Amino acid sequence: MKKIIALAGILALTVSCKTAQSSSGNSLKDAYKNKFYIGTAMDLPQIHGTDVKSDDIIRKHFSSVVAENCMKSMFIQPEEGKFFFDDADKFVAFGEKNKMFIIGHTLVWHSQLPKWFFIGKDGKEVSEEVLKQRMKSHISALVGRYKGRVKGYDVVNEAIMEDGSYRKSKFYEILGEEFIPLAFQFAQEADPNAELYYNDYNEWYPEKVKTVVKIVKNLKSRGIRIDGVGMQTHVGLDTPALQEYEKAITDYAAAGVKVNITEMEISPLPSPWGTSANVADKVAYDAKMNPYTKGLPQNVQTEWENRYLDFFNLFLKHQDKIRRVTLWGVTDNQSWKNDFPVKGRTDYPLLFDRNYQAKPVVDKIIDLTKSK
Ligand code: 9MR
Repeated sequence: MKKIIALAGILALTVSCKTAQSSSGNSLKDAYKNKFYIGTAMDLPQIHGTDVKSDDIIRKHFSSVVAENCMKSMFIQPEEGKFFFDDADKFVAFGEKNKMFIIGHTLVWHSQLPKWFFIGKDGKEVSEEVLKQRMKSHISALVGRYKGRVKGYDVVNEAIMEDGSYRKSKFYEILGEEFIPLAFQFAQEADPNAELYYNDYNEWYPEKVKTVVKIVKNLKSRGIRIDGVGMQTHVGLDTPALQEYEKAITDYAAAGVKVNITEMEISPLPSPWGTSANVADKVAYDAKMNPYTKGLPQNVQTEWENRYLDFFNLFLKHQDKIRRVTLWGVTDNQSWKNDFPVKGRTDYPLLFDRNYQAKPVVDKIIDLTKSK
């Protein structure tokens, strides 16, 4: 009986390891070990270990993890002073157990924010002082709890618009541009050794690049640490143009920070407007916008693969400037893109398919490192 159980165990282990493998058996994280971290976002099923097959893939292929949702303010501090760290604790424990570079996402963001944040005890909008205090206590509680364990934070997320102006969020309305330096300062105080990043989407739009560079220089000139810019890379087959994207990488590096490629996935589906990742920008379902429910045609598949390879070639070209490349999820079926910008589509943006198999592009991405 014992033998049968042991055999079944070995068999289960073999099957589960096979699932995680690329066809060559090589792993992304080993191939990119001397280049930059290769990361993925983890959501609750992976954090709680209920999505075992994804966890196998994460352990095999990724050297860095970021919390897709569980560290956002609405989950961490749903009511003022009432913190919920259970999911974040498990996320950090997973990263530590597997010796990964752990990223916290995100400290100050206008979205997924609890309602109480801007409302005072009198029911009116809070004053500058109260908002500063709330930002400080939120950041200190979260960053302080994982001091020395979470290695980097997206301190401020999505504060700049494509035309280079500041998003008119409540943070901005109440505190003006100063809310950004304040957030970095509070994070630095809570963990002086954690890397601190500014993170945004469409961060290759020239006017947006200029403002972000200005923010970086401003922080540095005031002695407030900023270590990197996170370029969310929610992209499609045609946009952005690679030259424009590359220019952003070199501009950020020239401003004296590392570049993190964050939230990467390439959607082969038609997009109504390009590459916005603003969750408020949704459009109604239309079958014409969901053309590949039964799988990708070969020509689209090839185009999609080549696009991934173009991006990774670029990352390798600029490996001295890049700290990390993080995919926004593991398998296609868990990707937020199935519901964005159109709800209920079948999308194919990630490196692992709906059967938890590495797509052929994984080996090709691995092979790129042989010549660079
Ligand atoms: O992938 C996240 C999805 O599960 C959430 O429903 C969504 C809610 O806003 O946030 C997604 O992640 C976002 C990230 O935190 C910031 N950049 C844009 C991402 C996609 O919306």
